[in-house]
Amino acid sequence: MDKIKFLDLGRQPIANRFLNEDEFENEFFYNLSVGFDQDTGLVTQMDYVDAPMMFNDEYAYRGSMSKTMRDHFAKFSKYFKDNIQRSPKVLEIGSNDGVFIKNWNKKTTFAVEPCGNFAQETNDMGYETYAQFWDIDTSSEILEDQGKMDLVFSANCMCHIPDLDGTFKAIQNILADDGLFIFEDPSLERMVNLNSYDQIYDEHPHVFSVTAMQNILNRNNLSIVKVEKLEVHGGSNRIYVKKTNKANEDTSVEDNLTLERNMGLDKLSVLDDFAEKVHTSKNDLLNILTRLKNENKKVISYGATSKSATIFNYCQIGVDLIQYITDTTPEKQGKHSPGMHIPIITPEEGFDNSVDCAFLGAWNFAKEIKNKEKDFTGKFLTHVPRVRLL
Ligand code: DWN
Repeated sequence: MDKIKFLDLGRQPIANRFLNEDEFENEFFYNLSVGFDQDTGLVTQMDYVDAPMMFNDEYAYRGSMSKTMRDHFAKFSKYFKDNIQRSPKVLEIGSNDGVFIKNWNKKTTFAVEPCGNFAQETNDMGYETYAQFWDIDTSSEILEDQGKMDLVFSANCMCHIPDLDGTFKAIQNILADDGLFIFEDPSLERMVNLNSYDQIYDEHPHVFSVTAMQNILNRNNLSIVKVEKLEVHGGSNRIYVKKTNKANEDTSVEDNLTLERNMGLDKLSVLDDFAEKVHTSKNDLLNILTRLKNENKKVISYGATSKSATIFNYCQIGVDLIQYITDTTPEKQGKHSPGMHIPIITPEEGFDNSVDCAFLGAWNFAKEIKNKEKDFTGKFLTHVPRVRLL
């Protein structure tokens, strides 16, 4: 890859590693900087963190914590069965706590999940789960055990894997000739438009444009046949892929490529502008938090997200500006946020009307949260698309 660096987000921790106090001293940090690959147009980190440092038996993020995501996967699964194929043989790559596969038949659905705690959970649910990383060896092993797949599905996982060529070759290997590979991940177009630089953290070595995906898929004999824009996770693309010799392209593919070309996402200058805006966002957020502190307001954060790990460490926001974080995930409660060590407590303990301002760490669920917290008399604070109180 021929990468040019355009953004430096500074010293960052492992975003999903929540700590006890006695773990602060030996916490791992790395430098998070982001580049543009001139060959493919891929936005990708300059250096990648080793996968087992992030994805292991203590992985804390549970996809099923939000109703939005539970509904999202239930709706897509129904759509697929009603409109594409009623009983496909399915493989999910990166099945987490089973939020997607639980909508599918246990006998004909298989999963790959390197985090042993979650692989155990979905095995216990009755879905045969391979507790390993996705690569050509895993693909060949599953091919031998289960045969070719009609649907290979992956949500918020492809952008976690540094070696995309290897990943796509492994998918070619297991996909039935007429099969569909469908993946969804945060969209570069939305990240740039929303200035949501917190989409970048250790687990997201890449942020995908349709343009870059087309370049990389094509060289692995796969072709994009359809692109859907999704609202989830702050704006994602759902990309439908077939083997190149079976591909018949929908107009949505060219529409998205044109949109990205018009925005200049295939050029470095747009990303340089984005980096400038990221810097402004940091200053604006620090200014507002400092003002609230000077006014003796009680400020907390809502949702101990990976995204907020990027923000808090980049902006150096600690307990002096944000007293604590509330989160519904049992694995995160009672621990401290990565890097800045802000305590995490349950919403029952920490979210009430003594709070003047709650920073939306989980801004991607703003609608769900505002709906749930109708009685909240304080203000929410967000940084997307610009820093402001809601
Ligand atoms: O790709 C990834 C995305 C999809 O999920 C992963 N690499 C890691 C993770 O990123 P994140 O931590 O930024 O994701 P979320 O889904 O924005 O996290 C939301 C957090 O907020 C969860 O810890 C649950 C919590 N939450 C809450 O406390 N109350 C969420 C909702 C909706 C709530 O009402």
